[in-house]
Amino acid sequence: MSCRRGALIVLEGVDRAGKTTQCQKLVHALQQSGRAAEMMRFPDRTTKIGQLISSYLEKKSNLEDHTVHLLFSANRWEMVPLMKQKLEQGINLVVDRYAFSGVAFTSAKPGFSLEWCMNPDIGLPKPDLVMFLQLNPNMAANRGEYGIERYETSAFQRTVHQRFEELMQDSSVNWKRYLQQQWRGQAHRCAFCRAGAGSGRSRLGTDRLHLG
Ligand code: NYM
Repeated sequence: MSCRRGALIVLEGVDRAGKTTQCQKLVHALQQSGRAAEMMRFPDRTTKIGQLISSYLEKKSNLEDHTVHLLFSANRWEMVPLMKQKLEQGINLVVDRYAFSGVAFTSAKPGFSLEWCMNPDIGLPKPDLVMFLQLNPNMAANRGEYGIERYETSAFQRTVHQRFEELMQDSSVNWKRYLQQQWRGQAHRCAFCRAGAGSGRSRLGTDRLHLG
């Protein structure tokens, strides 16, 4: 049986692109317009898996590269029942990073193909919209606290950006790119109609719920 469901909206981009701020604004805008909306983020550092990831990102521990990739994916999978429950309840989910970050960041490391990196996330709920916030990695590097966590170097972020560009070639994903000057205070305004959120047209179904 199908039912009205919320939209799954993902924000992606290199580190310090401003995703968290835009997610918060989007959730606020949706709520102001009378729609149920909640924010989620990946990695979710509150779970046991998330704590392993967090310690790795903070350079407090080392993990083998394939292992940490699979942990990032497992961190998404452990949230799937909750995500589906919320979507089925009609709650619009605004998600700060998703499987696309997983693929872009790991495949920026030597020896990792996009294909290998995508495999563990196949079958995750498919987003209705993926907003890519595009910021020049050099500008990102000037933002506060840049460089503290693992991966925060301009060279690595440039490669991550290239990988995102490759991922955006996939026309089966509803990508929308925002250049920095466009999204300042505006991205959240048009996200809602693009995702078709709350229209009642979106229904839970395998065609809409599977990556890849
Ligand atoms: N990251 C994030 C990955 O390497 N793989 C993933 O699957 C995800 C979701 O974690 N540098 C990286 C991107 C960031 C870092 O993200 C932490 P944030 O949004 O700064 O907490």
